[in-house]
Amino acid sequence: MNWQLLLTFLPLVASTPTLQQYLAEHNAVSVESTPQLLVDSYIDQLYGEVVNTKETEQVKQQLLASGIRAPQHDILLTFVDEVDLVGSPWQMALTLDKMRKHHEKSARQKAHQGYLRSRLKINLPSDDDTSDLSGESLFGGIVTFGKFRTFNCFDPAQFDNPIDVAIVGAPFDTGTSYRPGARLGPESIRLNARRLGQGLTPVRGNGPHSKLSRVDPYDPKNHNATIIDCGDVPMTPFDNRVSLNQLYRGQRAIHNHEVSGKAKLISHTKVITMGGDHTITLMALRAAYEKFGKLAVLHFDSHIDTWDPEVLGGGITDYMSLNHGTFLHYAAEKGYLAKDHCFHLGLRAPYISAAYDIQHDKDCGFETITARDLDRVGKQGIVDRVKEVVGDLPVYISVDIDVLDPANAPGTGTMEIGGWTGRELLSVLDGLEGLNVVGGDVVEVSPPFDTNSEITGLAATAVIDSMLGLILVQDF
Ligand SMILES: *[C@@H]1O[C@H](CO)[C@@H](O)[C@H](O)[C@H]1NC(C)=O
Ligand SMILES: [Mn+2]
Repeated sequence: MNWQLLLTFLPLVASTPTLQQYLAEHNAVSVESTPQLLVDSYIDQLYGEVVNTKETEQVKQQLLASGIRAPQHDILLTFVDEVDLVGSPWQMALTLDKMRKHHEKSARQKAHQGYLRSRLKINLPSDDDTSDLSGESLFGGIVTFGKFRTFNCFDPAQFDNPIDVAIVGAPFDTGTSYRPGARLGPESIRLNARRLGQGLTPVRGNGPHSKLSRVDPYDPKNHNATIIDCGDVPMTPFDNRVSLNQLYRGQRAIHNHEVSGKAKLISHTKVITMGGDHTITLMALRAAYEKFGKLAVLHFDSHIDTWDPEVLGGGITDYMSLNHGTFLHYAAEKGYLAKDHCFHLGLRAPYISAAYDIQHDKDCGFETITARDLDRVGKQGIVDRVKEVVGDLPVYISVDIDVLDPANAPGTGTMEIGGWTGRELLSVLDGLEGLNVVGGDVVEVSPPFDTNSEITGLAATAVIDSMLGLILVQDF
């Protein structure tokens, strides 16, 4: 083997177009720069963040100094062992690439051993030190929505304990016509809100000029409002009449709380309710109506829910008349709604008795924006129309999670194809910035039908987060 010959030949080979091409195609670095680049990039790629401390930086420097940087002649020696000098530049290129891979592997092994050595240097706190155990944990701890404070909001002795915004569960699903399970909704929504708070707040608002982009509901210093998770209203599963009355009294109790006075525009407690099937909204509307007057209801749903009990459910007993498809009929009948200032948004489900249902719906005071209107007039078209009609009336937002496409929310009672995506719903909701939102709910989350990644619960969490933003932004 002629060493001198090889040393003169190698740069020649490396500079032929064929070799450069081959190396480029195989995403390799050029021969001259190989050893340095390999060593640096592998350590940084594999352990960049981990080694980026003073101590481990030293270990890294030691590694680099002692052997991990393979000298040029190592490559040549391997080359000498393996290559047939008579071979074409193409064959030599293949061999060089083989060597490169071998070298990368050993560099990786050395780096890993160095990393393992550096890990041994961990300094644990003393056994009685608990200073890092007092903070909240992302996936542990007692679960409230967004880690908001909780107390018994239904206890009259606590009424002077201020609440500006309350979040409360309504675990009820015996008004449902198809798949049940929404009584477990509040639990799922809270679980999916664990990753909110402690500095975590979603990007909100439609663009940089939105005031919503400055709101963080989970930072009290950001908005000065007192937000409380009131837990769930205890609702009996054995008699809907008692159960819904319990919810009404629970909502009333929350509305009886003082406000903190620190959030300028919140002069009455506002309640966001986690259902429960959609029947629960009637009680939330009743309690909100008593405090704020007639409500412009923005009803996000694939179904109209203004069905005349003659058409849906009513019959042998009056008891059957009130259910999750008729509650808006009763809300209209009771006078809770600001007639002709209410909207369905995202509608697409079949009517039961089409001509009659549509006329009856108008009589109840609703205008309809269908799911596909989003394609026709866009988010802005929808938002503009709603704002034009609603003006500064008190607005109550009720979101049936089945407004979303089943792909986005399969964990619900009555799925309908062709719904909005999560992003579209949030864009429309955030587009309502500036309206006088006095309350809201998200309903029909049925965890037993959700996927095991809980996307429906997560979607409902995002809706509540958005409602919090809409309520708080009024003060900005
Ligand atoms: C919160 O209170 C502080 C101190 O009074 C005030 O400067 C700030 O404007 C308030 N923030 C809002 C959103 O009302
Ligand atoms: Mn509904």
